[in-house]
Amino acid sequence: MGTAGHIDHGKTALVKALTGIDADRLEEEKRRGITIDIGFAHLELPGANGDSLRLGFVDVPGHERFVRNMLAGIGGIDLVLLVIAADESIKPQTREHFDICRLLSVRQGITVLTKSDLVDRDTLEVVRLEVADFIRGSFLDSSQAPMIPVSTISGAGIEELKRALLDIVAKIPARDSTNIARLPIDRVFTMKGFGTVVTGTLISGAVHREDELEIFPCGQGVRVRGIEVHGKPADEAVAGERTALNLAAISTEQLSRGMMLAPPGILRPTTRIDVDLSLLVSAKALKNRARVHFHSYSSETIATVTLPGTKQISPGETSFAQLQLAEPLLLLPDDRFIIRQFSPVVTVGGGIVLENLPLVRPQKASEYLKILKALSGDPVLARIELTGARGLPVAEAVFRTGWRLEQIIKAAAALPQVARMGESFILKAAIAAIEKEMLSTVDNFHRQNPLLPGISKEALRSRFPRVSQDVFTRVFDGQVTQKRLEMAGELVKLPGRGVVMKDEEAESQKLIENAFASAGLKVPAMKEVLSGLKIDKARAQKIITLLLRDKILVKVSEDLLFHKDALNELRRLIATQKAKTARIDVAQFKDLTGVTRKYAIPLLEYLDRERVTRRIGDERIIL
Ligand SMILES: Nc1nc2c(ncn2[C@@H]2O[C@H](COP(=O)(O)OP(=O)(O)OP(=O)(O)O)[C@@H](O)[C@H]2O)c(=O)[nH]1
Ligand SMILES: [Mg+2]
Repeated sequence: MGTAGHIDHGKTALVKALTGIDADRLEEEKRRGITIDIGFAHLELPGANGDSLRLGFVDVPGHERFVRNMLAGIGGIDLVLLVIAADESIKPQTREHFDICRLLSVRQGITVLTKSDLVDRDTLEVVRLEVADFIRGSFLDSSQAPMIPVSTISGAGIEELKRALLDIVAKIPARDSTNIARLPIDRVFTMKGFGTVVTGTLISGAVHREDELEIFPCGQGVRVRGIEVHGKPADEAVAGERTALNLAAISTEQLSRGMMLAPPGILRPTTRIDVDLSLLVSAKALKNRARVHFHSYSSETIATVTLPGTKQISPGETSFAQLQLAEPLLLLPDDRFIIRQFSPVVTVGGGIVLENLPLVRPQKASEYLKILKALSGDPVLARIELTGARGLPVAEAVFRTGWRLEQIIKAAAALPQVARMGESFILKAAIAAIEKEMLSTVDNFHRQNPLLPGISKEALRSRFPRVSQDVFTRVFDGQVTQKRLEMAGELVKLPGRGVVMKDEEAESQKLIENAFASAGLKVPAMKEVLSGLKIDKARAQKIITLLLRDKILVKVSEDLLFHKDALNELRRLIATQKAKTARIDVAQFKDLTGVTRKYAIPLLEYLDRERVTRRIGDERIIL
C-alpha cells in the first residue's frame, strides 16, 4: 500500500496512527518535519477467516521537489491511500500524485480526509463534495471506493479506516508468485554483521535464500544470503511483499536505486521500447522527438519520444510511441511507467510497455499496431505473429513476454496455428509460405539455368535472409524428406528436373562425347571439336563443363581432356604391364600407349596423382 498526497497533509502521521511506525527514518526528515525519501511500515490485521493479513506501507514525500522519490516507491503498490487534509483540500501534489496513480493503473484505494479535527462539520462536508468531484470516474470514485475523514490527533476514523482496509484488501487479487521474480531496488545499505542489503517491493515471483540472481542492467550475478520480509527473517519472499535481501559477493558501491534483481540469464535490459503513451489533460502537447524523464518502478532515466505517423500527442490523448532510453533498463510488456517534462520537471503522462524488443521500424506502425492489439489477449501468439518468417526463438520468448519457459512452451503447444521448429516457434502459415517460396525459388532457378543441375544450398539460403537458420534447416530438410526437393551432390533440385537440353544441345553433347570417345588417348584439339558443332561457344563450354561434372570427360591437364573410357583403358594397360615389369619410363610408356611425348608427360603425371604410378627419377614404379 502506498500513500499519496500534498506535502504536510498528514501521510506519515496517518501511517504512524495505523501501524505505530514512524516511516520518516532520516535525521533530516525529523529535523525539517517533512518526508524527503520513501519510508516503510507494516501492519498486521486479523483476516476474515482467522488468519492474519500483513500490509506493507510505502510512505511517500509530498514535496514537489521529491516527486522522483515518490515515483521510486509507488511503482509496486496494489492500493493507495490518497491523503487530503480537510483544512487545505486539493493542492498541486494532490493532483500530481493522483495522476501518477491513475497512469500507473493503480486499481484500488481509499481517500482519506486527514486533520478532520481542524475543521467544522460544514467545512468537512464542503471538502468532501469537492474531493468527490475530483475523483469522480476514477478508481477512487465513491461508487467503488470509500472516503474516510480521520484525525490522527483524536483518533477519529482510524478504526473505520482499518475496517475499510480489510474490505478492500479482500478485493485485491494476489500477485503471481509463480512468475519470474523481479525486485526493483529502492534502497541499498550496509548492515553491521551482514554486509550489503537491498530493499524493494517484490513485483512478481518469489525469492528464496541461496537463490542466484542477476543485477540489471549491469548483468552481475549475486547470491541471496538472507531474506527479511517486513522486518522479520524469512526463507522466501513472494510477490507483493516488502523485501530486504542480504546479498553475497557484492558491495554497496556496485548497487543503486533503480537497478532490478531477477533470475540470471533469462532476461535482457533494453534501450528501446514500444509503448502506449497517455498524455495528461493538464499537460502541453508532446512533440515528436521530445525528451522526457522516464520513471518505471524505482528506475529513472531520460527518454526520447518518437511518434510514428504523427507530429504530436495532444493533451488527454493516448498514442502509440517508441521510446529510446538513455540507459538500458529491464522492462517487460505491461510494465507501467511515468514521463515527466524535461524542464520544468512536471508529470505529463505515462503508459504501458507493449514491446521491449521492437522489430519493426516505427514507420510501419499501423500494421504493427494491429498485431500489438492482440498482445494482451495472447502475448505468446502475438509475439510469434510479430516475428513472422523469422520465427520466435524460445529463449527470446521468455524475455519478450516475461513468462517462464515452461509456461510459454505450454501456451504455444496449445495453439493449433503454431509449430515448434527446433528452438523456435513459428506460425504454420509462415512455414507454408517459406516452403512455397523455397520450391518456387528452386523452380525459377531451373528455368533460368537449364544447363545447371540445381542451385547451391548456400545460394538458396541467401534468398531467405529473414528466416532463422534453425527454421530454414528444418523446412529444407522437411522438403527433402517429403521428396519435394532433392540433393544432386551439393546442389538442390526439384525431382525430375535438372539439366535440360534443347535438341541441338543434346546433339552437340553427343558429338563432343563421341569425338573424345573415339579418339582414345589421342584426343582431338578442342578447336576441332567445337568447329563441328551447331551451337555457340558459350553453350559448348557449358556442355563440356557438364561432361566434366558427370565425369564423362576428365581433365588431365589445363588443356587436355580425355574420355573416361580412354583413361580406364589406360589403367588396364598399365595393370597388364605390371605383370611384366614393375617399372616404366617415358619411352616405354609411349610405346605401350602409342601417344606422343606431348601427351605422355601429362598422362604420367595424371597417373602419379591417381596413385597408379609413382615417379622415381626418370622412371615410374607401377603401384
Ligand atoms: N491537527 C492535526 N494535525 C495533523 C494530523 N495529521 C498530521 N498532522 C500534522 O500535520 C503535519 C504534517 O504531517 P505529516 O504526517 O508529516 O505530513 P506528510 O503528508 O507526511 O508530509 P510530507 O511527507 O512532507 O509530504 C505534522 O505536524 C502533523 O502533526 C491530524 O489529523 N490533525
Ligand atoms: Mg510524510
